[in-house]
Amino acid sequence: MKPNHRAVWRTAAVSLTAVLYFVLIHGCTNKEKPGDASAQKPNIVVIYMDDLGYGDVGAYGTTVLETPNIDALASGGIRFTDGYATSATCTPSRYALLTGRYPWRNEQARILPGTAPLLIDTARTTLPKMLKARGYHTGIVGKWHLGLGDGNVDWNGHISPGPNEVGFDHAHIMAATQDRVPTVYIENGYVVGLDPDDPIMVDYQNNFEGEPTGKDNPELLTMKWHHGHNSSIVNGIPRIGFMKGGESAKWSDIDMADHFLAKAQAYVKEHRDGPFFLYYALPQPHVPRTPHPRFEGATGMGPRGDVIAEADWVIGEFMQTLEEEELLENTLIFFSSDNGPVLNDGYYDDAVEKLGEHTPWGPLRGGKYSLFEAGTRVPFIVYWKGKIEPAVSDALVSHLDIYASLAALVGSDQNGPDSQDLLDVFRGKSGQGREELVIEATSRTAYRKGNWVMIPPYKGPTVNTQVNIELGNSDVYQLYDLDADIGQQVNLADTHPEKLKEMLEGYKRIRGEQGAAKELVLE
Ligand code: NG6
Ligand code: CA
Repeated sequence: MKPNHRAVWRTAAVSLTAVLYFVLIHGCTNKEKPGDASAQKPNIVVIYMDDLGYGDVGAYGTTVLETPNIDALASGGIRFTDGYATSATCTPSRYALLTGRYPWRNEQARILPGTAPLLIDTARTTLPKMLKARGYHTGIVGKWHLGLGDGNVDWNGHISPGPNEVGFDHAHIMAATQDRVPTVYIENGYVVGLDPDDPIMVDYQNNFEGEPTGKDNPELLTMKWHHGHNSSIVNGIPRIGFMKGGESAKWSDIDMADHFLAKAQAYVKEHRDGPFFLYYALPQPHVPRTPHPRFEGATGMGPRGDVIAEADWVIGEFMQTLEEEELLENTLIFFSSDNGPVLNDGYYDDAVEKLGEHTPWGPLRGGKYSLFEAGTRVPFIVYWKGKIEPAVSDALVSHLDIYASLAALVGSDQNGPDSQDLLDVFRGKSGQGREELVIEATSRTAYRKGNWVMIPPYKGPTVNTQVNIELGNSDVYQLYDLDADIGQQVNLADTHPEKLKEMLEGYKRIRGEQGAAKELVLE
């Protein structure tokens, strides 16, 4: 043993001398050295899904759907069990992600029509602006849904303000959702592929004369609407809102996943010398679910399952591009979803009929639109090859915190008002997440502190019968111990008055007496 020991130490001493010598000769060029600015500025990618549920991913427990590429991120990174979107719908969640500000602080932060003005005040600091100020090139590819222009957009001219005015150097987006007009891609303020002789007109109130609609022309439909979604027809699919013209610019729904993937890959390649920030907002599995034919039938679960399989493939391709460009070790990746799952969100697409054993909400109660856990608790993964030790974390984290944590990473003193620096938690160096969090669902709010959740009384239906989701409304206070009861089955408000009082106080402290009073007093 002894000679061996000596040999090992001799080798170590020689190596150490070599390293010291190298550092002396080459100075501080080593990228790993603390204090070296380049070590603090990895590329950053946020992969953001649309309506992907807590239970829709293999890494979060489904054995029915296969998501090998998302699972690889989870098993190679930190998988958060208690990661939250700020809202149970899209616009407010995206607003909070980009501003680090609770969406309920902005009354307009609700699901927006395709003609809504830009929701983010251009004077406000944002995540992309903060990174831009630290030398990043910033890009968005995919779903925007945060409003465009000033409320009176000419879709045939320069559409502004938009992503470019809130911090993105490059933007290749859809304006709102796949089910809302205008059904065109917009790049840096201009509709892509527009023929000036066939101008686009969009209206959310009135149809354009002579244009068919889902309501009046069922014979033209390839996908039938269940509720809403009965206005203009594009590619056989009835949408929300009316649109005329722009024929050459209309997107192909079945090619959308490939289209955004190609744009995201091109962005990475173009900015490979970095640092870059890419917000890659995938449209899956939001309605209308339109998998490319090569994914049709991939899961036996109908289009909802198939577009999740498609999205997983897309993510695998995207990761491969990072690898081929030799960027994986220098790219910090967040993966999450804007809100929880929904099956029937307005089209007949077999999501309910072909669900089988799959539970998109996992062990949680509720879904999209709900104040119960499945509305906002979502898959949440942080991956950085070689820099983050794989682990599962039950720290409480929110999309809100990405802003402050990245500011800390890149050495910025900018911050979103409700964002917390959880950089060490995201890198797996600490298990201490947030202490408390307000969650939101269609303008109602609830409060989580520690393992407890308090939902104040709300009027209104307990179930949205169109989508068949429990909303969390009740005429009494609800208090749940998530440690013992993750499915929120046992309301402890009556038996734990002290806890309820403590929760109410914490809630009011964040929400303000006035904001809280809106819900706390039942008329
Ligand atoms: C709802 C739509 C739903 C979906 C949602 C937005 C109807 C009846 N329902 O109003 O289909 O588009 O808005 O989803 O129109 S989100 O993920 O962008 O928030
Ligand atoms: Ca969504």
